[in-house]
Amino acid sequence: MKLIIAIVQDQDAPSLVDDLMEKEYRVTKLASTGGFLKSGNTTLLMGVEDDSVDEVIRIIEDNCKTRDITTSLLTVSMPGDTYIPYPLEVKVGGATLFILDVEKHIKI
Ligand code: 2BA
Repeated sequence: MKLIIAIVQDQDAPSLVDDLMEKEYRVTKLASTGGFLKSGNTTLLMGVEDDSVDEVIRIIEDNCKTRDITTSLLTVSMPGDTYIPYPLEVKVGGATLFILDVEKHIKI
């Protein structure tokens, strides 16, 4: 068994979870926050059999899009303690996946 941890954009999460549930995969959805943009994203935990990993990745690919986001996170400091927001274009990926071996899976 594998544990797939998928960090996806909030906009893509509802349709992704629907498609996973339709194929009878078990999913836990967590509200998370990206360290760089400091804005919300969604982390999904999925315990899946080894031979289902490729199908789950395909479902994620079908639902998750890369987007260009303009953020004014960076600031330029000016004299007199003034900061001017500095626009920065960032490409946020469709999904960031971590796939781990599961040593034990117990349900109580
Ligand atoms: P954030 O940390 O908010 O990052 C959003 C996007 O900002 C990233 O998209 C990347 O394009 C850019 N970015 C991140 N750190 C940067 C930096 N130091 N300098 C310049 N640009 C930077 P993605 O790479 O697609 O990541 C989307 C979200 O996935 C991240 O949100 C984070 O929550 C998560 N993530 C990505 N890689 C990760 C990793 N290795 N470990 C844990 N979480 C990760």
